[in-house]
Amino acid sequence: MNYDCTLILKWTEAQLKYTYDVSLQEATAQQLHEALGQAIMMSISDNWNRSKHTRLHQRKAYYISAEYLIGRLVYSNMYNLGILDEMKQLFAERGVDLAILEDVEDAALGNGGLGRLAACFLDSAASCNIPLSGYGLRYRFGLFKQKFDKNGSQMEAADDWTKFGDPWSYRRYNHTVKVEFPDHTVLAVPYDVPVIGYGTQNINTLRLWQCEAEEELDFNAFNDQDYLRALAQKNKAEDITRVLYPNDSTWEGKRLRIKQQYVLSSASLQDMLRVHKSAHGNDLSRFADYYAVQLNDTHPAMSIPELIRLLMKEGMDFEQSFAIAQKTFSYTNHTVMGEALEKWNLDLLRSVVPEIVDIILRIDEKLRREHPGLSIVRDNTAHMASLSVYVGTYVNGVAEIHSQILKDDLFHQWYEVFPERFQNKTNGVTPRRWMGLCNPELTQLIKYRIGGDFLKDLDRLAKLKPMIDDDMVRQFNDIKRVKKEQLCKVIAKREGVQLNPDFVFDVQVKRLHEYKRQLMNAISIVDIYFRLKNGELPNFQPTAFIFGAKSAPGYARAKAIIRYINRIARMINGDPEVSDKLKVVFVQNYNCSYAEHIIPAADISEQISPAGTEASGTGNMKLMLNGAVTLGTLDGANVEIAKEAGMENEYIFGHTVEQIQAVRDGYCARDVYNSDHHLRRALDTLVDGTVPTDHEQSELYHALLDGASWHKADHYFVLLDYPSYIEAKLRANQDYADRIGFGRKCLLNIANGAKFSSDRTIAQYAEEIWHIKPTQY
Ligand code: 26W
Repeated sequence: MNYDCTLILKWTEAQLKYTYDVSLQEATAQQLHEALGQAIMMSISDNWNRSKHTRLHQRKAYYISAEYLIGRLVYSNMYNLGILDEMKQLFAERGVDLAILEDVEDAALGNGGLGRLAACFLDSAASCNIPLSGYGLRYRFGLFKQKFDKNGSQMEAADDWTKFGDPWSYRRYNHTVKVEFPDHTVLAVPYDVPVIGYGTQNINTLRLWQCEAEEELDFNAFNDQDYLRALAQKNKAEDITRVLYPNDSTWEGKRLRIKQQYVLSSASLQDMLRVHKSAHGNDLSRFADYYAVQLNDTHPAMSIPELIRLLMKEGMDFEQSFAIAQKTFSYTNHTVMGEALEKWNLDLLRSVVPEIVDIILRIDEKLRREHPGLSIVRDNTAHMASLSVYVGTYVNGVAEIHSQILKDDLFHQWYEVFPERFQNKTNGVTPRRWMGLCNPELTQLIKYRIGGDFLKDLDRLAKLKPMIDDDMVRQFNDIKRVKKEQLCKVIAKREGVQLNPDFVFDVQVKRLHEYKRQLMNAISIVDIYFRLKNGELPNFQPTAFIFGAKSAPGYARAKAIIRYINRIARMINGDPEVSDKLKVVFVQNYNCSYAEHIIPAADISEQISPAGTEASGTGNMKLMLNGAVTLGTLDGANVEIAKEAGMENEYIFGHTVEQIQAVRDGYCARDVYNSDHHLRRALDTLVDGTVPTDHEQSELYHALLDGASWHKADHYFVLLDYPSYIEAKLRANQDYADRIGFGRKCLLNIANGAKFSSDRTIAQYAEEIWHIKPTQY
């Protein structure tokens, strides 16, 4: 789109000279990143401004999310601008390899799926010319960095992602707003990040709020030489956006978290009201005609009472404010796990945001009056999901099966009263980052075969279907081999483990959680290891099992699972008897950038949660689009993946939701254990000393077989699904021997992957929830 690469290069050189007094060749990775980032920001500024102004008077959508897992922006921004290859070339001609930018931090302002989805949505909306702005928080520290110590235990370190600057945002101090708490008032200062569309001039905005104090320094205290007190207000304000909560899927009622959520909600709504007034005058009665606000789970649900509060402050009555809020908001649910649902104790909530509590109580009263039997506040606790279903236009799940479960179970009562509110929006991923950028070799092959740019119209992938022949499969296999070689280099350098690119690459990458059953994968590997040593698997195709996952720092069982996997890896990798058959590696600090290396190299994608627990999954889609087959349960989006690609092209195993329902009461994990000697031998390594273990692993063992005080044995049905899991896993392994047959399955996954573009998802949100149309650019 006519960006002048030579000019960007010249500006980069100028920035380097004037800010750091270095040449292009002398610049460090961080200096280069900063200078190049600034040069790109300059070159997009006209388009960014034009995009903003075009939208001023239109109906727009807003995504409010506590998390955005955007990853490294330097490559994806150049990619979307269509200048990446030329810039690489220009730098290379001057002796600079742009790969050095892999050393800069990537912004991990999110935990996992929910935050990464938000980032994919922003990319898709910008690329599809959909007027969508993001609101979020600018955490000083993102998701912790992970290392393993010599025992294989996870160690956390702070993620100081702006340590070397942040060229991708502009501080917009003039749009600062005040957010009030009973004991202090803080400033929310916006930082605007451009969201650059692919194949369009359109540039959307992600606005991230950073908390600061009204007074940086208390001069009275300073003059009294009480320096700590002088800085107290500053720290108290900055504490609010100091750190991202690293919990993914277990909810904790923390005071600071309320403050974060309230700042996000209040600042974003104040900002919208300001813009509304400037565009449409002081009459707020038509607010909902111009603003459609999507709540990314309940983390920003305080936006609902906050909008009502702000409208009432402007003189509107409660009923009218309520009606506007109901038209403005819609809510996406991302989990059915009970322990993840946000429920705030009212006394705690009141001590931080008293006016919000008053409004929640009024909403609850209205609900109880109009719909006896439904409620938001129970046992002095506010249920944020209930609030979001009630005061919203639509509520949606993120995969078909998940949306069905919302209607059948989690929100069943609500569904009976408000059936028209319930929708499904199956998740998707941006094909730019997850195909074009991370797998240019595959992208090239597909482009060559089907012509045109499928990255902005993923439906074109279907054209591949009739073209798949042995020749194409061989080309695909060659590319897969290249991606494996590249990954081997990365893993050798970072983890000190040498993998063989001729092995099958079996990958499980996602947050660590019991329900995701990394432990089941580990047990199966130990099982395979013993069988190999006994000569029971003569035709086993050599396999590298690759794990990547962070555990919430306080989640003891998840940490015990990490330690266990690291220890079996050490045992297996150190055993010369299996070294030509089996390798296990748990990579450290799995994040977006690591994913971009691992996913294109995978043959097998492990998506093995018990049916009914994983809302959707999005890693499964990235792996599919890079030509991995799914070894998975009928859970989340796996169901739709298998439907699109054909069951015969995946390895589906395990109990369905209905089957689990039917057996759950009579289920006895120990019976399975007693009846399966392979499983028994593998499981026993948690306690029998074959693998160095400690008390934590024996706790895992007993949780599986005997249960704990708060759960029955094997809460996530590891043993129940194990027999069918190991069968499917070994079958996939055997099928791999037929390289053409297996490669064909992989290609059919790609050819049938169109549904999983977030362009499709975001178009459905725009049409069916927000009722907005793309703007022509
Ligand atoms: C407050 C603690 C907490 C933090 C995060 C509770 C819950 C969450 C998220 C809802 C967890 C999450 O990331 N869910 C994931 O969302 C993805 C995007 O829709 C889905 O693909 C995943 O299946 C789902 O686990």
